[in-house]
Amino acid sequence: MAYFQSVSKVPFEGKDSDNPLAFKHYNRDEVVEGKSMKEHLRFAVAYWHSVCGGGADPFGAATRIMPWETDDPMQTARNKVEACFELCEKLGVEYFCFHDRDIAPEGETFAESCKNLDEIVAAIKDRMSGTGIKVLWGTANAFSNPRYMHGAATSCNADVFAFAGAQVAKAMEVTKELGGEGYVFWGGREGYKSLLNTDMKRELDHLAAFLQMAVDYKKTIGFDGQFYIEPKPKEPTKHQYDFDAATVIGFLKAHGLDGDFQLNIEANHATLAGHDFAHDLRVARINGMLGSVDANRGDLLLGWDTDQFPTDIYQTTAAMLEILEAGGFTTGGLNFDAHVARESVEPVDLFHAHIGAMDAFARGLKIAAAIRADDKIADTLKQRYASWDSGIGADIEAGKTSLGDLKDYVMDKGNAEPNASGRVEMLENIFNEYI
Ligand code: XLS
Ligand code: CA
Ligand code: CA
Repeated sequence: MAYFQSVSKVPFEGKDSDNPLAFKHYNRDEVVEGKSMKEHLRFAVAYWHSVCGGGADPFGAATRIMPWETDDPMQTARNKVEACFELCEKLGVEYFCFHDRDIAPEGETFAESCKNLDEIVAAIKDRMSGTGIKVLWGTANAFSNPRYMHGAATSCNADVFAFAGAQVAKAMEVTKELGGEGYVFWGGREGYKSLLNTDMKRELDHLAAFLQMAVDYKKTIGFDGQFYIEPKPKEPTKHQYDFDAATVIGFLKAHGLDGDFQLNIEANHATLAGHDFAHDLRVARINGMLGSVDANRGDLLLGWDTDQFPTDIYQTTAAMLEILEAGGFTTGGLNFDAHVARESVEPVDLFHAHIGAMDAFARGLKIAAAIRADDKIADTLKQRYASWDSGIGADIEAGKTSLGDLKDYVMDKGNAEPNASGRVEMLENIFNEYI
């Protein structure tokens, strides 16, 4: 059964093509900095948005009834597998990401949920073979069910913590079964609504204990995928403990967990935290923890997680500069954690959305590589810090100086005058010339 009958395999036709169902920039085998675009970008389809979401928002019901939906949740789950693979195959996307509850409906009991999951996992495994389509990462949805209203690993209720643990154990097993290259922890409701009802210290200790148990269980079952934490500052709770990259890294280090996790940076979460997307990528990169990316965008005029498909070439370029500088992805990739607009109600809209986003990242990759090949920006940066390359700067960096030495140095010199320009506008103009 084909659900996207009006679409065939999306071809690369180059920038002069006016075919809306063709790539203009994403030429999968084109080599950039010694690697094909496909290897650099490692695109993934997000199961939850692409084959589950129906456009519901806090003000209204779903607007799109997709052709794979039926009245029987298990039949719909089987159909979604077909829809996801057809979408990936026609787009030439080799990865997908999923939550346990995206692929199979939750049952009345934990045992029934596991049974549902096992049936669909077998179907996915079957469908995977021979296609080259793989799992970038799996995760557990420990936030939608009402039991998680107070959080999961940070719930005030120990049984709920235990349920979340059971659910993560199973989701990890299933991710392993599907050969997943990673596993994500996003703290869905790990945060609070009111400090008045919150024992923050206890909740954070529980969160660390939970993550430690996950690390241990990973070894127990022999899962060798990469663990990621995905920061987000707020929504659904008013404060999420995994606020941003810097907060998460500090938390992991404080609990001796930093060797076991990398970060999955989402564009829209970085901007919700008041940062540029590139800022959180930079923080992750300089700490050696830039693992994977949820590629989407927010809306500057809306203060919530709109999860739109990325189309802004400035943003994709700035992101690819960080990703290239980090040495590229190993287990991670660019997961389109994005949904089409509520008014985009036809299956073909999923193709327009993904094609535009893939082209936007292909352009970002090529532009970033051009910026890196030409030393204009790098030279200005190097020049800006030149005072650290010799003399007192080099001595400070080498750890050879005390505050007393600095006092003697400045006493002798008389003053310090940072009178060189930061050249912000010139650098912005140079960046623009590449776009
Ligand atoms: C929600 C998050 C979520 C994670 C996976 O805001 O982006 O979708 O990526 O649980
Ligand atoms: Ca995400
Ligand atoms: Ca999001």
